[in-house]
Amino acid sequence: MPAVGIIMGSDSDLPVMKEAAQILDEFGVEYDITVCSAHRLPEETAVYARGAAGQGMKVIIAGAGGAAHLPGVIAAYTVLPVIGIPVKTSTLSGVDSLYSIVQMPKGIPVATVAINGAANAALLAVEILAINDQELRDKLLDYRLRTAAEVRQKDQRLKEMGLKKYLQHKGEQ
Ligand code: RP5
Repeated sequence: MPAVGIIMGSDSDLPVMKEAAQILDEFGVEYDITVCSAHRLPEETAVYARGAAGQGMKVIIAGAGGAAHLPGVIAAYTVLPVIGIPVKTSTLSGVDSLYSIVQMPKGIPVATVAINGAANAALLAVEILAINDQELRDKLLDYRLRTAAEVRQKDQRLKEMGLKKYLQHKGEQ
């Protein structure tokens, strides 16, 4: 049974939204992944959101670009926590998506991450699930330790190689 629902307005959002799926895979969290537009398929969007809790979902990650109403519409139909991902657009660089998602009027919250912040959306979803799951909490702590170790490694390499060589090496990667 999927604990997380990942939903997006278009398959053109997939290059961003796949990062959320990759993080959930890393944590061994089951998810459902769906393309369903709030304006092109309003009825199906409502059915999805109304049925999400009944399907065992605990949190929904919704990504959209432009006049990005999908996360807000989903949140209107369910009391599950909804995390919105503003997808970067070519016309307004995703500021349109960000404002559309973050500026939810009082009463229907959508937790908004950064533009294209799909990885953080998934991490937040895992944190929500971890409230009642010690194993997931341990995995989150381990993830934090690994990211800290990566920064230390980079700092050490920078000191060993010197700035010029380090930048050259980075450019070659
Ligand atoms: C939104 O419109 C989608 O979330 C997507 O980011 C944007 C463009 O959709 P397409 O025209 O690529 O299908 O609904």
